[in-house]
This record gives sequence, C-alpha cells and structure tokens, in this order.
Amino acid sequence: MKELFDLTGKTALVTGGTHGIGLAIGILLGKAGARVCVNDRTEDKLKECREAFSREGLEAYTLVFDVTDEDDVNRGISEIEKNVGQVDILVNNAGIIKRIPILDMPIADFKQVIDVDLVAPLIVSKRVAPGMIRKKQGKIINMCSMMSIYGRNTVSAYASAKGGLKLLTANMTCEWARYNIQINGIGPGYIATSQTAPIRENGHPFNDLVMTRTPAGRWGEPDDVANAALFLASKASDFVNGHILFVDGGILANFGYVKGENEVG
Ligand code: NAP
Ligand code: GCO
Repeated sequence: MKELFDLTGKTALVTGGTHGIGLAIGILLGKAGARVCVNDRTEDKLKECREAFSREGLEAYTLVFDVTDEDDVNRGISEIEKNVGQVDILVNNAGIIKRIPILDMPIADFKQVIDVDLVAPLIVSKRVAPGMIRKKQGKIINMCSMMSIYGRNTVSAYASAKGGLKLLTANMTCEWARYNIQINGIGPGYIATSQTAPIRENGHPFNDLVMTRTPAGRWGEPDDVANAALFLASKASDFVNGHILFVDGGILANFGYVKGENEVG
C-alpha cells in the first residue's frame, strides 16, 4: 500500500510554492520521497521556503524564475534538469487573483491574470512535457479552482483563466495521455491562505458566506489540497486523467440553505 504513494526517485517542481497551497504540496511530496524544486520570483521568499522545508527535515531545491517568461522558464527547467533531474511531477500552482468589477478592470490587469493563471501553466508544461514523453511517464497537476466552473462578482479575469485551465488540462490529456502522462487539475474550494486573506479576515462578510455555504463548515487548509496533490502525483492515480479533483468541503454539492434549517441537535 505504501508503494502506491511512494515518490522516491521522482523529481517534482511546484511553481510559486514558497507559501500557501504550493508550500504544503511541496512539503508533502518531499515527505513522500520526491526531490522537490520550488521557484518564485524573488530569492527572499525562496529562503523562507528552504527554512520551512528544513523544519520538516527536508531539503528544497529553489530557483528564481517568472513562470510567465518563456526564456526564464526554459533557463529554470534546464537548471533543474542539470542539477536535480528531469521533472517527473509538475504542479502548476503559481497564480494570482485581482478582484475588480469588469467595468472597472483595466485590460492590462485582466491580461496579467490570464498570463499567470492560464498562459504560464502552458509555458511550463510545454517545456517539461517533452522529457515526460521521452520517458513515457509523468504527472502534471494544474491548480484550477471552483472558479473553473463558476463565476462570481469581481473575479472575471481569474474565472476566465481558471476556466481555461480546466479545458487546457483536458486538451493536454487528449494529446499526452498516450505517453503515460497523467494530467489532472485540483479545484480547491475556499482555502485559508494569503490569497484569500482579504475576503476572510477582519470580519469580511465573505467569510460568513463561505462558512454557511460550505457543508464542512470551515475554510480549507493548504494541507487539505496537498493531500489531493499527493494522490494525483502518485501511482494511485495512474488511470485518472483530465479530471478536476475538487477539494472544497462540499460547497459545490450545496445549492445553499436557509440559516438554521439544517442545524442538527
Ligand atoms: P498564494 O499564497 O498567493 O500563492 C501564489 C504563489 O504564486 C505565490 O508564491 C506567488 O509568489 C506565486 N506567483 C505568482 N505569480 C508568479 C509568477 N509570475 N512567477 C512565479 N511565481 C508566481 O496563493 P494560494 O492561495 O496558495 O494559491 C495557490 C494556487 O491555488 C493559485 O493558483 C490559486 O489560484 C489557487 N487556488 C487558491 C484557492 C484559495 O482559496 N486559496 C482556491 C482555489 C485555487 P509571490 O508571493 O512572489 O507573488
Ligand atoms: C475569491 C476567492 C476564490 C478562491 C478559489 C475558490 O475571491 O472568490 O479568492 O477565487 O481563491 O479560487 O475556488
């Protein structure tokens, strides 16, 4: 049973994995035996990331590159291939959000979100996939979202990107599954990270919405998402492909309820 989730000998890259969901994923993949690489845009966050890994008795190979810059990505992946090994597990985790009403959103802002959340997973996957094809094995995990299937006020750019990422995951599957590469997405619900801090903290009303709309009655934690990533990175998911695994405490199953109607006991 342990072998199913043993990543010993595998090289994993978690983009933007210096904190939040990405850091939790990187640490768990490391605990499962993978050699874990993490990139970010600045060295200071990578230093904190190495310290976080070290506190777990693990080592992260960290490097600076911007996932939206094709030349930077090529340089970064070449460095990983030279110093660590070919990427066996790619987690396209890096992402941003801008919460601005459509009529107020500058086009440049919209394009920036699309670049990071949709084009960058394509750039990094395109650079990593040829090695996986040659090796006839690989795992690609695209960090999608509930907003891959739902919209909501102010997150048009983010939902457009994450919706596109859901179908990019499907198209990668159509073209690469034949090489024993499994390409899946994870759709986290509302997770307590710096990305959601503005709508979770200081009594923000959105916090009440999440707490009532989520049947589990809590915000998710980065480790909840990391557990799903371990499954999708391991042998246990070798026949799972093109799938978006939602990790959302049941929110997508819940149309909603009148406050108090389903309080039991
Ligand atoms: P986070 O704490 O903001 O982490 C996002 C990471 O991406 C940061 O480390 C950030 O680095 C990095 N990043 C951004 N732009 C980059 C670029 N151009 N090149 C390299 N790295 C870049 O957010 P999170 O909540 O952990 O989210 C991680 C992923 O999960 C994102 O794709 C997000 O959309 C998705 N997600 C989150 C939730 C949630 O509720 N939190 C739910 C669904 C999906 P810097 O800090 O240097 O900017
Ligand atoms: C928001 C949140 C969401 C979550 C996540 C839900 O503003 O609604 O940031 O977008 O981050 O994507 O799946």
